[in-house]
Amino acid sequence: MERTYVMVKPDGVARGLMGEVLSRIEKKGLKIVGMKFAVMEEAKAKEHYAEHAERPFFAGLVEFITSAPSLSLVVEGGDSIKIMRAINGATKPAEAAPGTIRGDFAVDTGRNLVHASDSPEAAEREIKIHFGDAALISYPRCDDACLYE
Ligand code: YYY
Ligand code: MG
Repeated sequence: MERTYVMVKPDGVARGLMGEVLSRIEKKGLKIVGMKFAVMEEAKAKEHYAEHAERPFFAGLVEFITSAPSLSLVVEGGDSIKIMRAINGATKPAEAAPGTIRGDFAVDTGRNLVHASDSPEAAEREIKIHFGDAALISYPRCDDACLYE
């Protein structure tokens, strides 16, 4: 089964939206197989957002991501990478459709609440950065048999 890295960023934690995000993931039928609540280390934040290192918002983004606790998740399921991007919605909340997390709860691009890996390569890289060799625990869900053909 495909796995992806998802984060409830510090704004999502501060606004009490961890449960909302977890609930949407669970109700969709995706499986949460890893979870870590922590203040992200600066080195990890820089590695995570390395593709944006030359962008003007990079310093502020790293400062924000490391400023307060965030919730890191590994989410498992068929097409979980694309599905999590769809659940989160477009990067800019003004372009995020209603019904998505960013469309429903965010206003500013720099406070768009959630992250999800954008490709299989990114998912593998990001899971390694944030979970290293920590055990990811897959388990049966009682609706597994109804979710997949
Ligand atoms: O993958 P995603 O989070 O949807 O967007 P990216 O283009 O990878 O940017 C990462 C992150 O950087 C974005 O979620 C908010 C922030 N950001 C910003 O603050 N200002 C921008 N103009 C673009 C991105
Ligand atoms: Mg991205």
